[in-house]
Parts: sequence; C-alpha cells; structure tokens
Amino acid sequence: MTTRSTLKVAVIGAGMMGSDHIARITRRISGAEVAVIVDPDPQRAAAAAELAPDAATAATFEEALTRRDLDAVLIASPGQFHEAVLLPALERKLAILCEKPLTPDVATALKITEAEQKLERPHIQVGFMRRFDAGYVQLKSMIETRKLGDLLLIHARHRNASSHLVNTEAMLIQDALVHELDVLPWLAGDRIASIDIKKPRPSRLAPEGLRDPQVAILEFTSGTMAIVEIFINARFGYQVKTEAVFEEGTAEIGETDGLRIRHEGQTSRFEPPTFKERFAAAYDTQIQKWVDASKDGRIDGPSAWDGYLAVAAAEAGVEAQRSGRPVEVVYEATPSFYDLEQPAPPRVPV
Ligand code: ISE
Repeated sequence: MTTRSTLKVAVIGAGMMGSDHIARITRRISGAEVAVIVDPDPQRAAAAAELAPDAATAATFEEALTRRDLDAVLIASPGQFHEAVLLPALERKLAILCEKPLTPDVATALKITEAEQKLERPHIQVGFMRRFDAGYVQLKSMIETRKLGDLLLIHARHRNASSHLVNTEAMLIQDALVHELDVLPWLAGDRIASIDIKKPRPSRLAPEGLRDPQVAILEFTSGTMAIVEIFINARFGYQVKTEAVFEEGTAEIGETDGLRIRHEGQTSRFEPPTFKERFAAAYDTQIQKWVDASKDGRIDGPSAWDGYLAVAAAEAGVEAQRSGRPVEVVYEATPSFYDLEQPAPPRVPV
C-alpha cells in the first residue's frame, strides 16, 4: 500500500495500448503519474515519452526496478512477455494492472497465481476492460434482476477492422476471443463448461494461414449457451455487440451510436475504428478504479484468478479449434485467497 498521494507507475510496452494508457494516465486519470516507460525499442519509448514529458524511459523492467520510488506497474506488452514482469513485480509488492491475457497458457497462469498467493492479498488486476463498459454493466444488472426472466442464450459479435498483431489461429482465441471468455461468464454469473469452434467460409482478406471469421459455441454450467462470432478482418470498423435472449424478451448492447449523418440521399453513421475508441470510457473507468484501489492496498476489478479462468477456457478453445470437436473446460478449485470469486450455479439438465 502506498501512502503517497500520487501513484508512480511504470508502463511496460509503448505500443498501441501502452501509449493509450500513458496518455490516459497523464491527461485523464487523477492520482497517478507515469514515472517510467519501458520498451526495448528506444524510438518507440521516446515517442511514448512525448505523451508524458516527466516520465523516464528504460529498455528493461529490471532497469526500471533500480528506481526505489515505483508504486505500480501497468503491463501492456504482448501476453507472452507478461510472466517475466509479473514475477519480479509481485516480489516488489507493486500494484499491478496486467493487460489480457494474463499469460498465454494455463501452466504459466497458475504459476502467477501461486506466486501471488505468497503475498498477503491480491496485487494483480487483469485488464478485462469490458467489465467497466456502461452497456455491459447495465446488461449484467438486467440478468441479475431477472427482469425478463431467465437468461437462455447470448449472441455476441466481436469484429475488428483488421488483425494487426493477431495473425495465428490460436491468437484469435487467446488474444481476441479471450474477452468473451471473461465477460460472458461474468455477465451470466456462470462458468463455461465446454467450448466448440466452427469455421465458416474464410475471408480472402485475412492473412495467410488464418481462417477468419470463426464461431465459438459456449455452453455454460447452467445450460445457458453463447454463440460468438469472432471476425478480426471485418474491414468496416470495430464492433462489439451482445444480445441476451431471456424468457420474456431480449436486450442488446453495443449498437453503433456515433454521429448520424444524412447527406445527398444517404444516411451514414460513424463506426469506431478500433477498440481504443469503442472502449475509451471503459478504459478510463478501469484505470481510475485501479489507481484508487491501489492506494488503499486493494484491486477493484478482475483478479489474476479471473485471468486464469479465461486462459483455461482459451486453452480448451484452441484445442477445439484444432480438433474440430467440443472440448470440456476444466478448472482448478478456487483458492480462498481469491474470495471475490462467485460460486458456479448448479447445472440444469437440458
Ligand atoms: C486486442 O488486443 C484487444 O484487446 C481488443 O479488445 C480485441 O478486440 C482485439 O481483437 C485484440 O487484438
């Protein structure tokens, strides 16, 4: 826990997301400052440092850790590099915001949760920002209050204009679908019991070797199902929509609500180009809550255990993608250390 009024944050990774968070912390978040930007590419680090003129730069986290004034670390490098930062950050008992996925596989995700359990309380919050989006929060409350009866089915669409760093079949699940693997169980208050992946006719505009789009069929412990279209070269813009089907009606979030223009006999509407614009408010809320909670020695959002649950479902998803068959998702029992975790509802025979 820090007693300072300003949380001093090291940001790891000065790519698209890291730079976005650096600008956010510097301009929109109160109570925190970027103390150091870590990136192995000096040019990228220097470009990001223009967004936070008081920040230093470092080539490695090790170098950044020679500073004794750090309170927190925001990890925005790709998932395969997270473990190397998470372990020393836990040792230094820093507050941690780790972008998704926690790690690429179950073995390393569990290793991280084991290391965290040596501390007195959770230090890691995972960057599943959709949990802070106003639409998702409203939909969750609709599901919980059972206003329209029981939740039966979810139709979700996750479309990116183009896959920048996601260029393998496995990454489609581990890097993109992983959001649904976290947010849909959170919405439904349920656990994913099995996952199947179907591959429709592929777009010729997707990179070589990547069948895009794909469809994930998730079956929850309660019997509720979700059908998720994941299409990361959809070209027209960035779109994430979720429709919940209840016994007495439906509820939908994520419809484009940008500027509507009527001109020369046509109507057009602004579509967000990327997740940065679509989820800007959710990212702001997520980071502000994390900063505030970190000062109190808490996390305020998805824990490392939630990160592990999503990685476990993703690993099953990759297996389903390879085998062409539904795969059961098997989870370790939740340690009492992560007591924010909701118990899974009983399975309803279908
Ligand atoms: C990216 O890393 C994200 O987190 C986005 O939310 C997701 O839509 C995209 O597919 C990922 O590559």
